[in-house]
Amino acid sequence: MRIDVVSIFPDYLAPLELSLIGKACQDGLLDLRVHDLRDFTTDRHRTVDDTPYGGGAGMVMKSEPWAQALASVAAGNTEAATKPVLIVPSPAGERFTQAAAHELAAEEQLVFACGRYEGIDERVMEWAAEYFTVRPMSLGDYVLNGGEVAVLAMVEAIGRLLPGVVGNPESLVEESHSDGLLEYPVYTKPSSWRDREVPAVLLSGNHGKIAQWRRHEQYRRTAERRPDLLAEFDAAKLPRADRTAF
Ligand code: 6GU
Repeated sequence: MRIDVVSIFPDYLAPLELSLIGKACQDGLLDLRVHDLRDFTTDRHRTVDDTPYGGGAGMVMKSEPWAQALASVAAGNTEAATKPVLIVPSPAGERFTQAAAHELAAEEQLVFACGRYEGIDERVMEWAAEYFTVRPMSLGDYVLNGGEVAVLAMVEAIGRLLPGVVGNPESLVEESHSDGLLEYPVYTKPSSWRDREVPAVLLSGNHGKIAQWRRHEQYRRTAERRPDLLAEFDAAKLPRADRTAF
């Protein structure tokens, strides 16, 4: 997969060189390129923002540097068979979920446009629709100063789903949100620590009982912390053997 990120703070994306995603790039599983939006300006001050029409606080990102930058990354990948997806991180976007991460992991090319200030001139997204599938996306209902931190989160969530990136693919199956519930609690040695015991069932060796206990814990935790997820949860979609816990 190829991923291009356009930002006025390319250094913000440096952590993507670390850990699992950095390794995926070294191994050739992921072709990640970060671009400085200011390289696509033509004035002496490398201006990327201006005051908003209609008035109001803050600044708006100018259209032309964005058009130049996006045209450049789209043209840079002549091998692509399908339109790249242009993800515009914004608190006003659709929710980025595990399901969205799976969808995006199946794409050939993703381009992330990191807005700052009050956002990017809306006409950029209209213009870009000719060359990209445009998807404004939000991490959740809170406000970040710019898209960069959101891109770190999204690229990690998507990148770890690419074939070969996570060493043991089974660890992708039993994790929070993979089946619509939160993950069960986990424990490791010692079995007794500061007067706290590991739940006895986990030491029993009874794999059926352990699976059932974990299902119950997933359900209990989801009901307590994320009742909104339980409303969506459908036990009928689980494998037959797992349904008996409900
Ligand atoms: Cl994706 N971007 C920004 N700027 N703020 C956010 C966000 C994204 N998701 C939540 N808040």
